[in-house]
Amino acid sequence: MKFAHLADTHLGYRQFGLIEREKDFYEVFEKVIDKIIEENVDFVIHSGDLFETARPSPIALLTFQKGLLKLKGAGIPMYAIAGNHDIVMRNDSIPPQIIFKKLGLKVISPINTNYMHGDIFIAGLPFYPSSQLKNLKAKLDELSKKAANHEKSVLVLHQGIDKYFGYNYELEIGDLPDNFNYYALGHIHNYINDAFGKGRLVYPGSGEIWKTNELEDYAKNGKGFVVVDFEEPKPLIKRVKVDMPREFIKRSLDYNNLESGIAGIKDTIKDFDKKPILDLEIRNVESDTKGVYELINEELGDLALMIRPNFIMDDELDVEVIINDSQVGPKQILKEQLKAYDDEAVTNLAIDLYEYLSKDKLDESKDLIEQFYEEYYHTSVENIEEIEDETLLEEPENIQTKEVLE
Ligand SMILES: [Mn+2]
Repeated sequence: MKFAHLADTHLGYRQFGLIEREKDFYEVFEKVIDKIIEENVDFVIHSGDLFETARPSPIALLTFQKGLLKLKGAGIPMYAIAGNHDIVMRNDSIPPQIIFKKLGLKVISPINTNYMHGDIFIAGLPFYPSSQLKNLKAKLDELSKKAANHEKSVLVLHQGIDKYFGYNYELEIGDLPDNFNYYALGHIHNYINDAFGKGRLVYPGSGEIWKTNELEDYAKNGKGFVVVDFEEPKPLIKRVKVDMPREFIKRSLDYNNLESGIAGIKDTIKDFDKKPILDLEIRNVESDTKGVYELINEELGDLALMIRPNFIMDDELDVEVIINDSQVGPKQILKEQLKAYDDEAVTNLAIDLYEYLSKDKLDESKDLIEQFYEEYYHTSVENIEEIEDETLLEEPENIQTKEVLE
């Protein structure tokens, strides 16, 4: 038994507002599907962020449908969970993956947490935000107990884990149950393949370069998916790389040698099939950033899809180092400030609220607060209303007030 594991395909993402980049993500997804079929696997697992948003465009939906039907034609079913991008954190909402159930997509959800594929037990959950940590841990505990009855088991999750993800994580590595054979994870866009539990823990990485901070890992590990040989309880991992449709060129130029630097880049990219994205850092700029920008544009503009210049003044080098430090950010500052409350649940609530409110997700924020109060104070808004109603009935003189209120 063999399966393919992929994640974070982010279909529909229009990077830098460019339609060309949206198409690149579709192109890569199509290539991945073809390669999966070539690999002759028995099934596929997608670990979330299939789509960029919870309301994907028709083109994004159709691209996935085409891939899913192609796999179906080859007799390969797909199991999928929703990630933080394709989920709306509301009680009554459903992820877009649900649309494809009739086409055979096996959606792993809090209601359908597990499946059997032959002798393989496949269990998982969609993305849970930090404020839902207690629920997530309880659910993981349930799944772990079920997995104990099987020799071969897979746990599918879309979460950040402290060991691999700096500070912005939901789970600590010790929170993961240790009796699964394969951990099919999503969320971290870099490739990670680690020993854990009874086998391996893998983040296959994102399908395309979603953010430029993935470039370092891309240079080292490429982008793609993994094929897991699960003949034995100890799974064997094979990384399958997929060529990106377009190059990202990252270069550092010195203002004092600008012309030769530009000529070097021109020479590198002049024969590219697709115009690359240029990430340029120009050091030692004295003051004439406009002039430098115009020169770069004049020389390279026609050869590049986009040029992203970053000017670094002579005395700015030290500042840059601090800004690039991933430990410093609004969430980290929030966390520091909330230490005074000494309550992890409150801190997590604040971080999730910051995340939603900075994206104008007002309904989700409201739901989040209601959920928090329900769990934290073991009461709900409805319960409070009921109690009030009873009081009103007990005291006849208040009935009139109630009628007025209604
Ligand atoms: Mn993602």
